[in-house]
Amino acid sequence: MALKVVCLVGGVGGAKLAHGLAQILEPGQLTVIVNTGDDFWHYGLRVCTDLDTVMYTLSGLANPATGWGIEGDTDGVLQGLRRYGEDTWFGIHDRDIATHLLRTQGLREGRRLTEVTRDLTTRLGIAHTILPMTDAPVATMVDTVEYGELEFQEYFVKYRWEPTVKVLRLQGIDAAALSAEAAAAIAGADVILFGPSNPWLSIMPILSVPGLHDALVARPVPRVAVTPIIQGAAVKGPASKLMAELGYKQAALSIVQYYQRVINGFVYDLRDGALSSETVHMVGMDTLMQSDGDRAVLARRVLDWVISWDPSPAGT
Ligand code: FO1
Repeated sequence: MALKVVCLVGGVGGAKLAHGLAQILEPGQLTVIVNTGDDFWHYGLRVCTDLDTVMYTLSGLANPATGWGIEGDTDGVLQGLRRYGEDTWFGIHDRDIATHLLRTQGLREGRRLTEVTRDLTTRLGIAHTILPMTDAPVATMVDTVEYGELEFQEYFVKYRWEPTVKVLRLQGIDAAALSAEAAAAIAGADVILFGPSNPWLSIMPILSVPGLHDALVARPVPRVAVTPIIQGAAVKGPASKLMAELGYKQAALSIVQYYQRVINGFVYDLRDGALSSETVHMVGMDTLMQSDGDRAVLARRVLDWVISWDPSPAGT
């Protein structure tokens, strides 16, 4: 029986693990559930950065230098906006805008984000399923010392995640619902993975969708997170800085603690030395993915590991 894998991701790191899984699994085996808290309206277009990063990564379109956007894309529209004196702090490029045009058109026609995403990924030839965490609009708001509350992309891109974070708020999350597609994927999962994404910015919004966390914990299967930090530092992005600002020790074990019962396994990086836990299965691997091959190797190793142990948590 072919293993069914669900992988929760957000951002560039999570997309890399999803790509590794997509390389080694058959169509129908992999469902990627993606954070939509980073999404926003930009010049009237609905921009879904994490969905697009996963979509471009799985279709081989992604800009390898940044991990987001499309390789070789051009900045004609940005130049046009600058001619009008606009502050083009968000680097939205021409071919990427085609995605936002089609998505915005679909949403305006009353189609759900899940359906619009399925249409876009199918047209890009992606054989695996990519789902938004919910069809409802949710916005991660970042309350900062320096500027007060910011929309996510203002915090992350405009201010380059330099502001000091006081608290995160998910606008619209109470009205959000778990989609039938996401609920079915979780209910049928043999393995649930949490990509090496920022737990607070990328995974917490997914776990906050009403019903999603409980649907995960109800599954008596391996629920394994891959560390986004190595030797206390984030591979990319604000994870480590944010941990300090939110009062966590900048170490992989803080992430095990943060995920608590939603995981029963954790993959840390060998560079951290040997880590252990009383509550979850632990394993050290080389989690740094610097090539497409690395992504497939890590995905293969993680799946081989989780298949090797009984899903009940260690020591209980
Ligand atoms: N990240 C940046 O640091 N600078 C940008 O100008 C930028 C533009 C951008 C455009 C489309 C897109 O899908 C992503 C983009 N990102 C940019 C990345 C994005 O802000 C983050 O990847 C996620 O929101 C959080 O991981």
